[in-house]
Amino acid sequence: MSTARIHPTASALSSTIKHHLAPNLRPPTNGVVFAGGPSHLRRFGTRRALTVAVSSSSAPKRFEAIVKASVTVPDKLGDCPFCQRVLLTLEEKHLPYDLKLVDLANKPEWFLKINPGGKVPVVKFDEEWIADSDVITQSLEEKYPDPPLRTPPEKASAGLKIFSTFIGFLKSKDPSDGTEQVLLNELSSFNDYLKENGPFVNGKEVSAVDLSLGPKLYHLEIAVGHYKNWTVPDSLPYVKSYMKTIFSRESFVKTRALTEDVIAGWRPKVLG
Ligand SMILES: N[C@@H](CCC(=O)N[C@@H](CS)C(=O)NCC(=O)O)C(=O)O
Repeated sequence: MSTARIHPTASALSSTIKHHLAPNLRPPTNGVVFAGGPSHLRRFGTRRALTVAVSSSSAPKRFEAIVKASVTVPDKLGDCPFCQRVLLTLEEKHLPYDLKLVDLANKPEWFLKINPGGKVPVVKFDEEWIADSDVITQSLEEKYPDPPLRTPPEKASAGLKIFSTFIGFLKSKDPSDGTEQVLLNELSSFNDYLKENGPFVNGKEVSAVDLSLGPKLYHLEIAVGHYKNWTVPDSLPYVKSYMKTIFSRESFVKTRALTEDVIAGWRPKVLG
C-alpha cells in the first residue's frame, strides 16, 4: 500500500469537491472532535446535537476519497456502488470528506501511483491510502464507532446474492435461460428476511449491510428498468419499501449516481 507521501498535483486531479456537514454537525477547526457514543448525541426534534470534547488524538480530519467520476456530466460523482457505499458510511458517521474524481477510462498517473490496482474507492486514512470498500468501511467502524453501523455476523449475508444474480439477468440475452427466476428467488428470500427482521437488515437502525446493498439495489432498479423494462414485482412489498426507504435517506440522495451514468456504466455488460 502506498503512503500519503505520493501526492497528486492540483492540475492532475480530475476534480476535488468539498462536502460540507450541516452547520450544526460541522466539527470545530481547533482540534476539537466529536466525542463519545450515543450518550453524547441528543435529539432535538429532528435535529441532532453533538456534545464535543477537546482532544488532539482522534480529531476527524477531512477524509480524501478517490471515487469514480461521472461520464455524462463534468465534475460529478460517477456510478460506482462501492464508492457510494464508502461515502454513505462517511455521511452516516458525520465524517467530513473531499472527493477526488477519477475518469476510470483514462486513469491518471497520480491515481495509479496511489493504487496500482487501478480500482476505486480509495480513501486516505491516517496518512495511508486504503483501497477496497470492505477494508475502508471496517477501518472507519473501528476508528469511529459512533454511531455504530456494524451488522452482526449472523445477519451479514442477508441479500448477499442479489447483486450477482442481477448482473446475470442483466447480461442474459435468452429470456428463457432462468436468470430472471434466479434473481426473483434471491429477492423473494430477502423479502421474507425483511418481513421477519426489518425494516433494515439489522432491525430498526440502518447498518453496514444496508449501506452496501442500497447502492446495488439502486443500480438494479435503474439498469433492469432501462435495459429489460423490468421492475421488482409488487408481490415483494418488503423489498420495495426497503428500497424506497434507503433511496430517500439524506445520505443516499447526497451520494447517489446520476441515472444516465448508471445506464451508461452497465451498457458494455449488456452489449458484451
Ligand atoms: N472490491 C472492490 C471493488 C471496486 C470496484 O470494482 N471498483 C470499480 C468501479 S465500480 C473499478 O474501480 N473499476 C476500475 C477498473 O477495474 O479498471 C471494492 O469493494 O472496493
